[in-house]
Amino acid sequence: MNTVYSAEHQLHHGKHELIDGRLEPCVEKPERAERILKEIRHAKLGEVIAPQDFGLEPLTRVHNQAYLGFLQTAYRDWQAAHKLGDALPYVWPTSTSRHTEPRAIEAKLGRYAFDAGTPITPGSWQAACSSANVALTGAQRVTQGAHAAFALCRPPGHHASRAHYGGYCFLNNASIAAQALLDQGASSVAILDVDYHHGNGTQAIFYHRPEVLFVSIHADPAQEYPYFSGYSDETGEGAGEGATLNLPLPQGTLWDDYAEALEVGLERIHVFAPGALIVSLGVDTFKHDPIARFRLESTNFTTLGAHIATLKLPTLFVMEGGYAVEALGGNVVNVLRGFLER
Ligand code: SS9
Ligand code: ZN
Repeated sequence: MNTVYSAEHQLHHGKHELIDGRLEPCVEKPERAERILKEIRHAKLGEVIAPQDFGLEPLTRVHNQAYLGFLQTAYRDWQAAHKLGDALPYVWPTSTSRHTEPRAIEAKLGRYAFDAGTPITPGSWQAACSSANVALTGAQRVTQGAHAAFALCRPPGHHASRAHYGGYCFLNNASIAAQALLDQGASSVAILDVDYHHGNGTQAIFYHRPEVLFVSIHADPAQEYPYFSGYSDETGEGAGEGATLNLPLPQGTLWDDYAEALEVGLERIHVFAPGALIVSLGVDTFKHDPIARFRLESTNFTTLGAHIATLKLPTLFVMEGGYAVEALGGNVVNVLRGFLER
């Protein structure tokens, strides 16, 4: 299986995020992608290829123009307003606010961000674009007949919606790839999101769409970030009714319970019979993840990969979360190896 990777991810390097009332060093850091790349090479999983540049068009298929325009100039605008350091929002509109487009960068940050954990740095836009190109290049491989590909995306994407960033995500790489597969002729796509956190952005993007099945296994949003979505009664709307499946699990979940939810998710995907599968691959379900509370072992990731392989679908793995840097590369390789060796 080929891995798509670009060193441009390093251009996004936030210093601090707001965690539990304190500014803490960012857990979503460049070292993450470097560790994964190192283990992929070490495991000789296949060729590592560079992304192609697909330009803005495929991004506009998923995100709105005003949002993309904002992201493009956000850091420059922040600097022009004489702000030092990374751009972080500190004021948000509410349901009683006026809804005209804000002019000041401080207001725009609150308009487009849904959390205070996602700093915008000088290179964030370029890194986010390169991350999307990594996913698009992976999607292209699959369209061209590859059985599987791994898009080593950073920054991640599953929390970004049509016009909101947050959860370390700016562009929804998995959604952009899914839309590209559809545009390249797939009649339907399933997205399986195994990140510890609910993929609220991906869910929102396809909530009304019957041709994209979104299945997510994640920590119960009653207890865990992103809190405001990911409940089991969210099943899609309108034409998309029934094409969203949330499988929330309590904090502390071990492999056995996880595997049961996985079987339910895989069965739904099997019945849906999509033209291709995208896996939003977060390994922050690992027992030693610093910001998450499931308890999967490194060996469980191999089994996870093997289970996904039983679907026998053309599959694009898109990297999402996973913050225990020591074990991160090994855990990702385990998923991919489990998938390949089945
Ligand atoms: C934990 C703060 C969590 C956001 C997490 C985003 C995960 C992306 N107290 N902050 S996969
Ligand atoms: Zn996560």
